[in-house]
Amino acid sequence: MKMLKTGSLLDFKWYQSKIGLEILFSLQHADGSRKVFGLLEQPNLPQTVSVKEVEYKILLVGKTGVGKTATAANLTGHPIPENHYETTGIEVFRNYWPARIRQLNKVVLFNLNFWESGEMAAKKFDHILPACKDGIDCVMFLFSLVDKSSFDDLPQMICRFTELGDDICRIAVGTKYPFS
Ligand SMILES: Nc1nc2c(ncn2[C@@H]2O[C@H](COP(=O)(O)OP(=O)(O)OP(=O)(O)O)[C@@H](O)[C@H]2O)c(=O)[nH]1
Ligand SMILES: [Mg+2]
Repeated sequence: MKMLKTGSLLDFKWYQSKIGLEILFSLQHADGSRKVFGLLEQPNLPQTVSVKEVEYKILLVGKTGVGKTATAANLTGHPIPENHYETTGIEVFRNYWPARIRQLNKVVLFNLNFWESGEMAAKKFDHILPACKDGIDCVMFLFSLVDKSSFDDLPQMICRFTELGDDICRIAVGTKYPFS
């Protein structure tokens, strides 16, 4: 596998360009906070540029209470829950993010769908796990930095959600850093 140099894929300066700012503004409220889009909603982008939308499904997995809902909410502009409540069924958080791909000289709009489900619901209802696993592009394996057992669970989670040789991107994320 060939590793790309940091910064060689995306043009980080594009966000300061006129069109970059226009697209970013269309995804934000006046106070700079991120607009939240439901499953049937679409951002109203400026008509002056053609933007290709690219959709990805990202599944968050990890022990109950590790911070799947909090992480997905944090990445998509939703309020972060202060208390733990187990996700009942499946929750999907969506985030649109534009970027200019250097090699292709193209602006793309990433449509990132973060999926997560509660453990009890997945045990109780047979359709939850297959629905979560269907067509995933990326799995985020969450572990808590204050709970070693959540880290020890990772090998079993990795075997459960990915297979050797598949093209699913895997990301490990540590939550609950004591000072966060
Ligand atoms: N300080 C801190 N608290 C966090 C962090 N992530 C999650 N929490 C808190 O941990 C608790 C549980 O988080 P949830 O996001 O509900 O956990 P979950 O993994 O979705 O749990 P289930 O739905 O039961 O599987 C909440 O009170 C969050 O506010 C973090 O990175 N730092
Ligand atoms: Mg949850």
